[in-house]
Amino acid sequence: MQTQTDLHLETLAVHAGVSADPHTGAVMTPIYQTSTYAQEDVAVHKGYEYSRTDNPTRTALQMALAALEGGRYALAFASGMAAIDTVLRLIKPGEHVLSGNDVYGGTFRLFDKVLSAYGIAFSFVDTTDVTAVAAAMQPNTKLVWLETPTNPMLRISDIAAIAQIAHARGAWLGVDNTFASPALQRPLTLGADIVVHSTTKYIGGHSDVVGGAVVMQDTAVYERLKFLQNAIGAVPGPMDCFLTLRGIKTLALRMRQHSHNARQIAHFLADHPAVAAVIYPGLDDHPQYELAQRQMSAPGGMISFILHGGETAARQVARATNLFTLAESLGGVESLIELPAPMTHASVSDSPLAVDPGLVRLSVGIEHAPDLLADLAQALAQVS
Ligand code: P1T
Repeated sequence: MQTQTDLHLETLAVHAGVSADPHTGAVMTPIYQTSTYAQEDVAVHKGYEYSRTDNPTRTALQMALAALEGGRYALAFASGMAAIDTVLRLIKPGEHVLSGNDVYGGTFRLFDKVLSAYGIAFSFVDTTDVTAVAAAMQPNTKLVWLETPTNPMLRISDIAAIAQIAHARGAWLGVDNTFASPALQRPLTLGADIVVHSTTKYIGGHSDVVGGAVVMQDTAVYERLKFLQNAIGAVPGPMDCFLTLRGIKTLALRMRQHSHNARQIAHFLADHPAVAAVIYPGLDDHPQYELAQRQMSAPGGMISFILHGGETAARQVARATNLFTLAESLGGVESLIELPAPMTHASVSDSPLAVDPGLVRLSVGIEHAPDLLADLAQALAQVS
């Protein structure tokens, strides 16, 4: 009998958490669209009493997420932000969180504009610089928080090295693995304590559901977060869990195609006369190219770039593409284009984390690469 740890990601994506329904034989996990469960006697039940606490469709999703990340436990949430907020409830007033200085705008907003009002101290450092991370640790640092690759600058941080620094000081390392997905990078296997996802993105994969997840190894951390999940109640509905589970089945295939297409587009942009700079972890001029090669199995589907024409040209290109839809979010099968400064990262505009207003971000989908290249070529021709 194979254990789940023997299985490869392609197999786990299809099978983890899913088994035929014992009552009907249904091969796919049913959508248990129920808020409550009949009890056999007072406080005697089959493991499910109320759907904020537990729901079988959510249980299946949580088992799949744990298996994909190589973790023992996973918890699903109503959004990526709900997942991050619940993790941060591990931190008490008077404690310190050391965060990366390039994170999703909503994450910065939660840290700086919401949680800091409750007595939690935050500092923001460049986590690509391991020495800077070590220097910024404080006696009361309880959590080191980073994204790798970051949103939107696609910087790569050394998870294993930072885990060692955090652990030496008695802190946890939390990694937001949204941009890589467990198909490309598994932070728990590199020493991280907590992995978070916006499952809205690559894990769901079809831009049809908002969700979040936390995956971890430690039983005490799990039990506290499970308590908080129920106490706070930011849980996903059964239909959302079903859609996310359905998306997971093709995660490995999709990530291969996202990376395949993005590589071609990154090279095309790097050679284009209208483009001043391309940021993609799969290009050998990326500052952490070697680390990305070591830490990730492929560079992923996200590309950021700057045009010689700056913000005006960026806005023109974002309006001119046809296959790349002008929209926030990422990680779906369809290609998207956006300007982080006025869109996804508007909430950092008046902070030290502010993004270049001319930066363009692509979420490269799984379409036929030459079609995507032709669309970008015609859009860039308008600013060349
Ligand atoms: O949108 P939500 O599911 O709540 O997830 C928040 C979140 C968390 N972490 C990262 C790295 C993210 O990119 C996001 C959401 N990001 C976008 C909506 C975006 O377009 O960048």
